[in-house]
Amino acid sequence: MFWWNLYFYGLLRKSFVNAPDVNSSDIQNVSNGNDGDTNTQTNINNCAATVTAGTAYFQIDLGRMYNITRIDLYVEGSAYASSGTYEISTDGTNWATIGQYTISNVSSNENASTAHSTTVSGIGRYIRYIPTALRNGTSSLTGGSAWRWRDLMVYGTPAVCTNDIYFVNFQMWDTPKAHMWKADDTNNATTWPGTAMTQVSATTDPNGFTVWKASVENNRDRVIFSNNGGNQLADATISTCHYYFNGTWYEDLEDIPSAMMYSSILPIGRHHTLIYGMVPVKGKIPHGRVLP
Ligand SMILES: [Ca+2]
Repeated sequence: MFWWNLYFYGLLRKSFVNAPDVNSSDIQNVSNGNDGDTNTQTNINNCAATVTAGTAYFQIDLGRMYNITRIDLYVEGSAYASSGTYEISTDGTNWATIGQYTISNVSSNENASTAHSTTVSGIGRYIRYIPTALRNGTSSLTGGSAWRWRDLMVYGTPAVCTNDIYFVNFQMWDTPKAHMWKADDTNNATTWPGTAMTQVSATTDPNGFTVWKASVENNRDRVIFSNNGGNQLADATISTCHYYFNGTWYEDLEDIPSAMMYSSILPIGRHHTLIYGMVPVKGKIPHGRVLP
């Protein structure tokens, strides 16, 4: 895929700090914390106990699924988190720890150009940086101090897909299956109703519909999605590593139109379920920042 090795500079970011015990006026320049520039920094001043307890966090939305391999933290000056945890999520709700760091020789003048690099491993779209100890302005690790960092640089590659197809289950079928065949080879087909699809755990489209996938074998190039041979969609030409939604293949989940744009064309009839009116509406989610 042509985009695998692109540099993801210049994309919009969506990041925020969650620090409920810190006054909003003490949370400064959040977007500086993931802008790829070690000369700009985020300040969280007058941190309360929850920051050092590990409940506050800085969250980044990377915009799509990535294999994350490394996180480099650049702290600032005399007040920073001397230890912290990194978490990953595919959906922004369910989280898993992928790495931790500790700066062992805490300094009152930490070099802001030094990368504190952590090797991590995980697949997801969202990253959280959770401080677990703060170094205050003198020598100890306490709360009531400042949490500052110059940049949190996340490294990875788009989650690998080679021959999978994805199906956005906007019909909310119980058992999506993919019947696949090769248009110019009548002997090359799955047996109806085709391959059972597996749900991509904790991943949904912008409207909250579940996402399912199946592997394309033997160079098959056509597909019919069905509910285990029951309700079925029209023949479609396969586009691997894309998401099939309502007759169209999308490269990214976030490109799928929101409910307000397609609700009028959802099937309504005795063989279908009327779902208009119960579909959550979400906006298009801006990209985060990933370095190659
Ligand atoms: Ca920065």
